[in-house]
Amino acid sequence: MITTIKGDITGLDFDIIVNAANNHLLPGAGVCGAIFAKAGKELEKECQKIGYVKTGDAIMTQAYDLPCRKIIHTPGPIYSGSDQDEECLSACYWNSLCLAYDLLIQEKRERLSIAFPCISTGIYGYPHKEACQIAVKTVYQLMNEYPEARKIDVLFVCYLQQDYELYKEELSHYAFRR
Ligand code: AR6
Repeated sequence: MITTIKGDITGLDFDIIVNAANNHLLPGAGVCGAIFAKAGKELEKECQKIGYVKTGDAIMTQAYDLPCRKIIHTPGPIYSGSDQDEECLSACYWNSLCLAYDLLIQEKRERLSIAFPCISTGIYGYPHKEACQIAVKTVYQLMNEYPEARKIDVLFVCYLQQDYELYKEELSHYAFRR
């Protein structure tokens, strides 16, 4: 299932929540700051050990004091208006889903839940509508190419009403290919 809600991602007891991270995995502000604040100091320690993640790549950590089980950290692109923006933002969703699928296999799970924030649309300045279109397109692309990945339930968590409206509209245009 691929759906959307308006809300705070840090309160979800999902298998995985995704962090709109920075390359150095520092607490920062925005959704990232909220995740680090609620997860506790142990998350900072684990992230310090990892040290650096390239834009568009994704890594997984424990979730510590958060109600979810794991956190996937993926640094989105700082919007520049170049062709690479879309590629990098799409890679964030694609690579996060690949990690989620690895976990599903590793734990021999029937289903697994993952929640995404609207990566790059805050401090990193990505236009909301374009970012939403890339996010939804990428998730459907992966699940159409790899139908096994449909065992992953995806929730787009929108902090802003504006994003929630965009996701509802965008999702209404999509369905899985057979
Ligand atoms: N739950 C869900 N979404 C949220 C929450 C929340 N609790 N808080 C904010 N958002 P941003 P970016 C939304 O700025 O643009 C950080 O300092 C927000 O409305 O958090 O990828 C990092 O460390 C927006 O739609 O992330 C990086 O340095 C979305 O989350 C940098 O900012 C993303 O906004 C990353 O910038």
